Amino acid sequence: MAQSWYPGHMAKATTELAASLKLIDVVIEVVDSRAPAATSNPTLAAVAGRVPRVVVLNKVDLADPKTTDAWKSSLRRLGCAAVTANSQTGAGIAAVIDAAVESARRSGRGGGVSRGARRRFRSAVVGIPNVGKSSFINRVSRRGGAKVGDKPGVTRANQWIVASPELELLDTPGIMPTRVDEPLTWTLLCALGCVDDNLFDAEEVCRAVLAPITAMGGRGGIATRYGVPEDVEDPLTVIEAVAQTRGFILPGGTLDIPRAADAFLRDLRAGRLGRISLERPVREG
Ligand SMILES: Nc1nc2c(ncn2[C@@H]2O[C@H](COP(=O)(O)OP(=O)(O)OP(=O)(O)O)[C@@H](O)[C@H]2O)c(=O)[nH]1
Ligand SMILES: [Mg+2]
Repeated sequence: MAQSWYPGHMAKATTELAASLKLIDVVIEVVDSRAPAATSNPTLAAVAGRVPRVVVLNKVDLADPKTTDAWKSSLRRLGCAAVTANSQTGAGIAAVIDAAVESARRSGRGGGVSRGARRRFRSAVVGIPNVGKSSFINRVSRRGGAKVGDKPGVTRANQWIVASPELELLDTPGIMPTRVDEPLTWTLLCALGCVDDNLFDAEEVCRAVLAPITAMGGRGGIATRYGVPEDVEDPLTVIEAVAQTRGFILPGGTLDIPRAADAFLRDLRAGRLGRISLERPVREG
């Protein structure tokens, strides 16, 4: 399986991010609550340097609530502001904005840009593909409405959304391609839709992702939807059950395994297999 992609893009994105970070007081990193480590950007901390960072555990509606609580505590113990959100409904968005203002203020950054009598901190959303960056920005923009452009004719590229009386948000997210060192991370990224579908084999990813699902106690939804007992270990048996349940049968009666694997990944991503977390925080101590 390929384990990294877009090296050129990655270098470019990192340079661009470093440039836009100069404009901002706090970084909002969106990750997928189901795999907060795998879907975070490994280079961000280095690039962001001393700019404070708020981690948005997004798609919280799709993750196992207890595991998400563990992630929240773990990140907070590490000194990172962590807030859960559902960018489809808007739940948690206000708390993210509060946390961003708080982090910017605590870092002692001078108070952002002057807007008439007011000063507002500036923030930008970053994250790897498909974690919900655009949905998050849309939500913020629907709450606040107003957009403020940079001085016309000077830097028209940057549009800022008024997130609160104290915070502005850059209206375009920084997309961070991710670097992948470990096969498990690659599997989780493919399973969660953060990698272009052309770059991996769905059946391979299905087979590989069953282990973390099982380890996390997430087999219940698979049992219900496809009628596969939770203790069935062979991944192929599970994929065959998907094909059978969905009627993916080729002429001649063989099961259409590739199609079943695609369907399985779509079900997993959309939460149709229940609230499943795919990794838990490393235990300290
Ligand atoms: N269930 C659920 N789905 C979400 C949430 N946030 C985003 N989504 C869905 O996740 C998918 C990706 O969301 P986007 O906002 O397009 O993600 P993005 O990070 O902008 O993706 P790229 O632009 O491809 O990098 C879409 O289908 C969204 O509707 C959430 O909190 N919960
Ligand atoms: Mg987007």
